[in-house]
Amino acid sequence: MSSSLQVEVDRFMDGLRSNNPHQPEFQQAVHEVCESVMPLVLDDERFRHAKILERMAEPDRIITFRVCWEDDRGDVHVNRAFRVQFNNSIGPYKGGLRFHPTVNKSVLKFLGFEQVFKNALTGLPMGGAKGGANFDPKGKSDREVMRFCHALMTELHRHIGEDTDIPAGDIGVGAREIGYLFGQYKRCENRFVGTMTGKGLTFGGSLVRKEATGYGTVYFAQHMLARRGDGLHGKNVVISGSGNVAIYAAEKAIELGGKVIALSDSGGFVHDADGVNAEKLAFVKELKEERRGRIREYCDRYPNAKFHAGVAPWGVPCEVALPCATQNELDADAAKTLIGNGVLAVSEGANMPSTAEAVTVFRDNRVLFGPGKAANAGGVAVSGLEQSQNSLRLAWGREEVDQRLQGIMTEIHETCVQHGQDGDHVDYVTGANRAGFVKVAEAMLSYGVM
Ligand code: NDP
Ligand code: 2IT
Repeated sequence: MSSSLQVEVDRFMDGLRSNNPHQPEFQQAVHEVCESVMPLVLDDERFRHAKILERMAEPDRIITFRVCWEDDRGDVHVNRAFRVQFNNSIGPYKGGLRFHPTVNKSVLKFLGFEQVFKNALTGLPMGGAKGGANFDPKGKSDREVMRFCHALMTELHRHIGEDTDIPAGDIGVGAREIGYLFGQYKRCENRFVGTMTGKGLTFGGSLVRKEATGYGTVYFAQHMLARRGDGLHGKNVVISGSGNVAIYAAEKAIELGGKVIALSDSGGFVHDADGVNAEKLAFVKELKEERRGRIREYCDRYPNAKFHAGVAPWGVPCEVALPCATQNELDADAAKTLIGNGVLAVSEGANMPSTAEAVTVFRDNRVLFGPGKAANAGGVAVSGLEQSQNSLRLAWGREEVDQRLQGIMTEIHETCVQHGQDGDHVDYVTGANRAGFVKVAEAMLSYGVM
């Protein structure tokens, strides 16, 4: 980066840090975008005069509220919930809800900020938002989760709407939670409209939404490899996480001929050198989606596999790595290990799973690196398709939704190439950040100063 560019990035980031102290995840997400788009900002007096970047880095509003609920013993609990409505320049606010003890303002602001760019990349009319609570669903009974979801929606419903803000799932929020949340929304509003996505198939959900993020992440990896005349067939694939995104990333990777040799959760990872096949994956689905068990139980069922407690799976040699668990789960040392072991492609199913230093290592070494805001956009894209179906009062077939998902992932990849190409090389980080920025910035300029 030229020194004048670096001066501008530093100046912008100094301001952002002093305005948002103690928010390391948010600062990290903004810094990456700032580096990518500063040349565009310096090149265009309209962006500079309108303070577009400053405006983009400030959420429209953050709603914070108390969620009070009773556990099965009658003890009362108090949690804190948020909805960060980041930017609705190109469509109503859209983004998931996360239930995890680590949820705080910094985490939800980074997620909401990234969502703005991701949603723009899908080509669908969706603004960016994120929400959630510092509630830990682990170890809670179904009825406790139900009471929590109902209590949360009793407040949230007044801030959302089918043309205002449409929440969905994320970590700790899956089919069960969406059912409880949507049920309470419908009751509070006395209206049945598509204000949430990821709904069950009997009440307005879309086919392929459950699979969409993981499938999309693998489609993105496939496109990156295809540009180099390569493919997934015969490649060893290491996946972190074993939740919604990881499971369906594994399913698609296996279907396309990849050999999935590792999966993880917060307790550690399983290494199955024989590969996870369809039958083993069915076991993982039942373990995680039904029984809410731990990934180490895989080794009780398949004793050839080895469990490694308390560590991430990045030391397992592979050609394709799919981080699908959480932010900053892959650091610079892990990136160097992956490269040392011959990794070709990294496609981020999770949001910001690679630390800033790890991203630098991948980019410097010209690894095919698909950043989350491009590679995991398939989930929110099919959420957008769920909204379309709800508005039309129609339900599309599986094939139709998957075809549209594939089309959108192809377009996102193409857009990243257009905006990130430098000679033969494509920097997907630059491509994704610039393409998302230009679309949202142009819309913001149209509205004047606000
Ligand atoms: P799930 O709750 O279904 O699964 C999360 C998985 O990640 C679990 O295996 C969990 O392990 C693991 N995990 C979570 N936090 C940590 C942690 N701090 N350390 C280690 N492992 C952890 O969530 P999703 O699969 O939906 O989400 C995974 C990622 O994908 C998130 O980054 C999310 O933002 C992103 N994403 C999700 C989309 C969606 O449609 N669901 C769309 C786009 C991105 P454990 O059970 O032990 O906690
Ligand atoms: O990070 C994400 O894109 C999601 N959790 C999905 C959001 C959505 O609205 O489907």
